[in-house]
Amino acid sequence: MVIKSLRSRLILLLVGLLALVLLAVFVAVYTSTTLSAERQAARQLELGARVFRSVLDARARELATATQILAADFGFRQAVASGDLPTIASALDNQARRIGADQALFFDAAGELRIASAPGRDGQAQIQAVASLSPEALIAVIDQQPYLLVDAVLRAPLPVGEVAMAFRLDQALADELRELTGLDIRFVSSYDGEVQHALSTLPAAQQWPPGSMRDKQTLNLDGERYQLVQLSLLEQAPYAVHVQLISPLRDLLASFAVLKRELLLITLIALLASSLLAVWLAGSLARPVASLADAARRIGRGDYQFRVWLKRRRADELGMLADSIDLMRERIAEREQQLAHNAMHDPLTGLPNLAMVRERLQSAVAGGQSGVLAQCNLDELAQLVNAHGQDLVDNLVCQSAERLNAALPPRSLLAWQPGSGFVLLLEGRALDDAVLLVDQLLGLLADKLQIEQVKLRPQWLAGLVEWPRQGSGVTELLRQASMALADAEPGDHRVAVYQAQRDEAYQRRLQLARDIAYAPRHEELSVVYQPKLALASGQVPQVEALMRWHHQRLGPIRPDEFIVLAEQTGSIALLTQWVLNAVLAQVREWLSRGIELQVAMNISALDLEDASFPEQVEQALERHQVAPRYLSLEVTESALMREPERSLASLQRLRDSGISLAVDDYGTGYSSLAMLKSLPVQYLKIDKSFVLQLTEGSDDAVIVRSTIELAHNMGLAVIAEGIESEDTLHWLQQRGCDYAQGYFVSRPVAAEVLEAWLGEAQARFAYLAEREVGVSPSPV
Ligand code: G
Ligand code: G
Ligand code: MN
Repeated sequence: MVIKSLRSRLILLLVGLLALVLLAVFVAVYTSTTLSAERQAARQLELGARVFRSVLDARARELATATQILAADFGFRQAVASGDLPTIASALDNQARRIGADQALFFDAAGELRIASAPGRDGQAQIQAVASLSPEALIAVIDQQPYLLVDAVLRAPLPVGEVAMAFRLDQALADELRELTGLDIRFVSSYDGEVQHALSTLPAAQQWPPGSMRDKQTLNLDGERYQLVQLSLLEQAPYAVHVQLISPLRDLLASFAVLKRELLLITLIALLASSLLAVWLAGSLARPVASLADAARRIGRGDYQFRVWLKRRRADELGMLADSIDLMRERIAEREQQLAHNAMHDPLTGLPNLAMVRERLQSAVAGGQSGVLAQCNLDELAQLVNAHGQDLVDNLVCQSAERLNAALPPRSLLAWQPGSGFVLLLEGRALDDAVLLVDQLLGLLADKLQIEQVKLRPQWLAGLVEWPRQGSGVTELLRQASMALADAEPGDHRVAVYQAQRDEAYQRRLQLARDIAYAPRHEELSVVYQPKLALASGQVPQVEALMRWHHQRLGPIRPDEFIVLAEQTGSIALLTQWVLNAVLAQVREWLSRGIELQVAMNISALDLEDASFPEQVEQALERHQVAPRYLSLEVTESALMREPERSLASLQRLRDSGISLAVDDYGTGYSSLAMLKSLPVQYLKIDKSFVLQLTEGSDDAVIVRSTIELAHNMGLAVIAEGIESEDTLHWLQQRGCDYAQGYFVSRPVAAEVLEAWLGEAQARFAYLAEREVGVSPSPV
């Protein structure tokens, strides 16, 4: 098992260490007490052995004296001398009883045992072994039993016999010795190593097994420990008599047992106490660590709203760590707050940014709130920046932000978004109300300002959109507001409200602007032709080529709509090239079939401003093998006026190469005929707005008539377009107009239709040549 927790590990380590130390102490004390008990026992035994020896010696001396007294007795000696065995036996008996001997023996002069006071089963006593114990005493084995033996020689005066008194090494002796030595005594007589007879003061020792006994040893028997010394009293193989002095260790150990119990108790208490201490210590280390780890986890989760501290203040490393972590938490919180602020605020003004508006709007919409989003920006911002520099404008914005902020109504959010200007979110406000409010606010901003010596009267405009009625996403609403803003104008209309129809038109414009570049590739373009009728002859020498775009999804798109977009998006050159090629291919085809028509093509101001355009036209003519006189180019009056010098160069070059040129839509611009005089053009097309409602006596009639006259004076042929009736046709013919173009003559039609029409037109307009004409047409 792997212990993961620091606390458990510390506890385990400390407690383990303590247990080890205490165990060592316990073992040391325990073994030393046991050793000391054993040593004490050994000393006791040594002492006991000496005491035993001297007691036995004293006893032997005492017995020897008694035996000598018997041997000195005259009567006894006489009885021995006379060989009176019964008397000897009775005297022996008496004497033995008197001195408490267990056996009295009589040996004759030849050393033969004649009388034994306590004979064995065979009526005699068998002396099996004898050994000297001391000068006065012997140890003998008689009838397998050990005896202490003292003898005395009987002299009369020559030795006539010998008496011996034998004292059994018996229980009484053992008890007595035990009294004196304080040790247990065991007498053992053995034959050939086998115990024959044993007695002991220690009941347990009686049954001790036989075996070789060393002189000193420790015995473990029946759970008891004994220490003993063995003294050899007789050693006469196969007989041996030993005495063992035994000291049971139990008593000695018992005196230590209390000590040991106390030691064990003390050890246990120490272990318990130290374990508690270890637990506390480990806790006091591990708990702060755990609580700091917990704090770090909380910080990791982004929770900074608490103080990192330890339950107990501490001045150590952990306390320092806690302080550091708390400092870290504070700093991270600060920084995160700063980041959050930055994410939601604009650095220039310090106002909230779009992200904040988006959030507020989302929650307002989710909460079923309605309101108005306004976008306010400086009129002619680009010019302001150009004139005074970005810094000044930034300064102006900041001052305006302050003014607005001070005047904000409740439940509104003012934001600044670079590029979009001020964005104002007005919650719970109706549109009318919002228009008034925003107008007031713009009024505040319109006051004169002085910034760095520059006096300004900034014009702020606003576009408003209502949510959620008109939209609910910030991006959508901002787009709508900025469309409304585009409609706003300084003055009474500085606050404009978004209108959905405009949005649709805007979307359509956006799509067309995007798709126009692909129209040639997608083969969505085509050319139609509208004839121009020569009023003097009734012939059709020229047609106008008009481009058509059939958008695959939106259907037919009129040039009025897409030409402007193509000009804005830079696709116009592409379209012009396409038309040029289509027209020239058609002219080539007509010429090959004998149809001679001059085709007038419309070009844009941008085409004229492109210096390489004349060359491109020339190359196209060459490519299609069409003579320049079959091509005419129509340029609107306003296009000519845009970059007169550059246009003039191109016009001159085109004219020089033999291409006809016409001023289109004449009358819609501000050019004067005098100005046109300097241009190398041959045709003047009077705009259809003057022709459509042409009636005698009207302003249009005056303009058209004088224009025809003046144009003729300058050598220009006049084309009137927008002729929708025969009257108009005739009126124009009467006034000397050279060419007529209009629905009355023919609508713009496809090439094949035009061919068919040409045949009919011949007959239809032949009469014109016969008519009386007021003013003679000028030659072209
Ligand atoms: O036919 P109609 O509605 O087609 O023409 C509208 C306007 O589009 C006219 O003023 C005409 O000058 C312009 N226009 C038509 N075709 C072209 C073209 O191929 N190039 C340019 N630049 N203008 C064209
Ligand atoms: O300006 P420009 O010459 O490019 O004008 C050609 C435009 O005039 C084309 O859009 C053509 O459809 C339109 N147009 C030609 N004849 C008439 C007419 O009789 N009435 C009206 N309303 N438009 C005409
Ligand atoms: Mn035209």
